[in-house]
Amino acid sequence: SKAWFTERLKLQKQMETEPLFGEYKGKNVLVVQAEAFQEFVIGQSIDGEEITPNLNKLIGQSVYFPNFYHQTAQGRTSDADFLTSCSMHPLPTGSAFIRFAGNEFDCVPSTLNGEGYDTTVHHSYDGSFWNRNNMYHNMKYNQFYSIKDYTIDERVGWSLGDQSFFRQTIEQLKERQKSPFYALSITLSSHHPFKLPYSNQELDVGDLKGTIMGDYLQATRYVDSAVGVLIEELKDAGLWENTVLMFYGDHDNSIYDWKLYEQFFDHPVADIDKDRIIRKVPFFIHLPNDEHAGIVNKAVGQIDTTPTIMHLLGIPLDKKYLMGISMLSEAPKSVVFRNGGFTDGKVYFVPNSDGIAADGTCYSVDSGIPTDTEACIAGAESAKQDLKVSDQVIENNLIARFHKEDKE
Ligand code: GP9
Repeated sequence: SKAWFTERLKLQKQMETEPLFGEYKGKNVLVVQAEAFQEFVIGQSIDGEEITPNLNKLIGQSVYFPNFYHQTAQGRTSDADFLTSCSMHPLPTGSAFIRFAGNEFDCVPSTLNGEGYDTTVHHSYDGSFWNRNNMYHNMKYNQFYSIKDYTIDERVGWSLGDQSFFRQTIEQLKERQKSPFYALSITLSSHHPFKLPYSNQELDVGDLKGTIMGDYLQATRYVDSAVGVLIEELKDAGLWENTVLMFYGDHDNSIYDWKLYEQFFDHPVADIDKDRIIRKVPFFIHLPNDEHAGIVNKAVGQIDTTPTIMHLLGIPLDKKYLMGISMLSEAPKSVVFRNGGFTDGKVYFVPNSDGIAADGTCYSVDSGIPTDTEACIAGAESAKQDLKVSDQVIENNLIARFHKEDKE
């Protein structure tokens, strides 16, 4: 497995020679992980009204990745956190947060603590959910702000509404008076089954009213309004121009009724998109002064988030055991899904449910139609290998061993 990481490092190191490397050294980083927030709502309107006006506006001011995929499995929100913060694949069963919280990983907070950052994580729910108390302690966050640190002055869904959650999170960051900071804030209001209080339903969803899709659209609009609040709060606090803001969705919305999507899009959904729509979540990087804004169409995934942060902050990845590659790097990469599927932006492989590599459908991304299976064989084999390496490393706590060897 260590040999696998040596090879990966060669690709990861390419970023060190690329223009954005270290351009945001020493800046604050605020990462928003949004509950069940999918890409398909971005840029869409219903009854003539934009569903996500704030995020649509943010696209023009950010580096935006419309082909960013979630790679989560049974561990859902905790898998998204593990993928993005620790750059490892989720487990085939269960959650790494629960099963291996005592292991060593090279997650963002442990690396940034060593670079003079104050590292915090914010989520207004019970701290024991997904074993976060233990895992966050092990990831070396300086502080975990959980439900007990928030005033429930707005109730939406499972807990505090995201609008108040963001206001209070910015307050917490201000009170710490530490800079630079790295903060991860995990939203919750758009959790399944997406039922919002009547007063928070801002859209007219027409015929979708009373369906779970209608409720989902209302929930995504609510989150979008919360992002609007967050941006205002950052500006008021004088943080907007010295903070890198990232926003991504954690996993899909668990709506698999294609009739509802067809009703929403008002056209049939192609087979390739039945997999893609479920896996795509948006990824935004807002850089100070709207720098480098533009749309990057390459296929990237959650596992690439930590290397991307390190790219911007100029932190080399030597002796760090991460599986992703910076999204901002030109180094070639593909996105591997837990079921053995993958995409490199040219082909998109959906394995049969038995998960036998190369036994599945190989789509051409451009045409959206199945192509020669040959075109996916090498990628499917490599995906299988990546998942095997990740499982071995996690199940045997190998990063602890690698660190020890590196010190000898
Ligand atoms: C709860 C939240 C939900 O704290 O993170 O997790 P999920 O049910 O979406 O995995």
